[in-house]
Amino acid sequence: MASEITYAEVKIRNKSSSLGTYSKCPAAPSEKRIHHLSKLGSPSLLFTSLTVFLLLLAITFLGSFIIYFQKYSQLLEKKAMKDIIYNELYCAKNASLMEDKDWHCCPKDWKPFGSHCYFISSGLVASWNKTKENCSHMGAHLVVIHSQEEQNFITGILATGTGYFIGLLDAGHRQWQWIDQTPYNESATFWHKGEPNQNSEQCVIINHRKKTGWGWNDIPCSDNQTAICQMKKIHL
Ligand code: MMA
Ligand code: CA
Repeated sequence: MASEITYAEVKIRNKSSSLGTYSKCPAAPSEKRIHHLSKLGSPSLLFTSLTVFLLLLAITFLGSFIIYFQKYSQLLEKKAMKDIIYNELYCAKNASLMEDKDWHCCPKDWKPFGSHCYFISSGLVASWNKTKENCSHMGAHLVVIHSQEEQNFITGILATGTGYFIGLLDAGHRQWQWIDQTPYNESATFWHKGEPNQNSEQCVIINHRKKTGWGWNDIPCSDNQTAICQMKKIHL
């Protein structure tokens, strides 16, 4: 009788579950539930990681896009400014250099030399600061001279009776500094004999002296002088 009942019970279990004996049956659903939970846990972790990864990717992408956009709009702004100021450009191509595909241009009334354009702002006789501002409004800066060739070219386009401010300044204690932050090289300086001679004279002009020719002289920055502006050639 007892074995009959046991048999009947096993039969019932078999109906509800495909698993064998009664003793194993209660464990089965709980095992299944745990398995189910762990299955739920790992996809959610994967999903979170993927979301974080995509979010970081999006932030990186957005960040680089903003930086790129800012740089590009700055470039466009600079180019637009030059387009407005200089509606007539004079361009040359270096025929001897096959790899050089660019046109090198200087605005009308500016003189080309090497990689730069030079402008004598004879319309304005003013303090060093004012002439500096004037060059800056044209997308240029007061001239910076780094070689004998450049000094010779510049003096070749100047008038002997005039003084011209250059982009050299005493930053204090006779520390000479170029306006474009390039190094001041003592061996490529063209001071007149006996110059610079006064601590109170913190700005520099190029002028011509009858006996010794062209050279630099330190003068007060508030003196009114003509100036020479310089800019990099425009590449098209
Ligand atoms: C002299 C000479 C210069 C000085 C100017 C100031 C004419 O040159 O002493 O060194 O800078 O005077 O005007
Ligand atoms: Ca002087």
